[in-house]
Amino acid sequence: MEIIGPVLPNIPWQDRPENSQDVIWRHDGNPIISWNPTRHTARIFNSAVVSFEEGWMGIFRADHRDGKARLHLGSSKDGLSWDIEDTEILWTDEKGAPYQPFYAYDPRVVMIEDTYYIIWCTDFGGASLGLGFTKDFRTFTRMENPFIPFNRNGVLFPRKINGNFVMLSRPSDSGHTPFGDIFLSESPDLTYWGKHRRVMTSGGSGWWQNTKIGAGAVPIETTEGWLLFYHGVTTTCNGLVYSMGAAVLDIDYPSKVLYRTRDYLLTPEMPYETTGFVPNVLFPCATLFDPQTGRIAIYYGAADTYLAIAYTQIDELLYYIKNHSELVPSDDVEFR
Ligand code: BMA
Repeated sequence: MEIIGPVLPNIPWQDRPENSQDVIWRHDGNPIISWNPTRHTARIFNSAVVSFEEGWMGIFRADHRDGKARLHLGSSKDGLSWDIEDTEILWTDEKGAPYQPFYAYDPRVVMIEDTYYIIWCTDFGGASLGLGFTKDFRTFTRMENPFIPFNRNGVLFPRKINGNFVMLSRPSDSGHTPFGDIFLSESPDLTYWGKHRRVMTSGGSGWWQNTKIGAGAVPIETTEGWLLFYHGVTTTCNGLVYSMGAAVLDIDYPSKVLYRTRDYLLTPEMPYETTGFVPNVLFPCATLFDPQTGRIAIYYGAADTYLAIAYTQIDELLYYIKNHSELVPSDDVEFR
């Protein structure tokens, strides 16, 4: 059970605490980003990181003191301590004209060939997906919005599959969306999208994911299939609760779910997860991983206020997922 990808020996890492048997464990210095992290930013949380040159780059969801979400750039030498810009990323369209989103949140970043693609939730007559790219983290080019509203949680696979780019997304409503399944779409050029499939649905006997689910981090290619960390949501008397689970998707036909955790892998327990601007939210958006050691660092937003990290080992995690898997019956249906 191995990860396929470039070796990254310096990802953030801590061994599992001695008294823990958990398959995923939290960084003991969490949260790594706390309230008011820059002069104009009140909270940084659901954010994405990638390897870049000798260190790490991040695209951060930064909610300003006016309450509106923007994307900020940050860099780090160790993946833990981040130097985050105080102004939002400025976008131009493909002809060079300014093309700024009214708001932008929950970014995901993936490197495909020599380009970093960024997907976020943007305003398009309501919540929908924005898409853009950078090659150097200095200039940012915004492309056409891939889908019509309403949609959130867009995640691109890190390579083409059967000749096409592949994107997971979660069709929504314009508000806080009391439903939601993960869908997949293909494109030859990142402009024209089709061959839509329904991948995974909410529900089943895992009640933590019975309201809605959404893709979290960019899928990790492994010898067993694509490893996807996702969020699952349940509705309580006190509002929505966001937890994290994982699934393994078929390597050549990723709309096919091979395994899926019945129980959550992480749920809000720590004070920085249960208390904040929106309590009880644990929202994974990115991973860093090293194929040589099998180490994975998962970055997640906590309580819409903090950025936090958790760790796992690929072989133990895949063993756990396979042995604690329960597909939701509709996962097996070929929806077209
Ligand atoms: C979702 C998104 C996330 C947020 C979550 C909980 O709809 O807006 O950014 O973390 O709600 O508030």
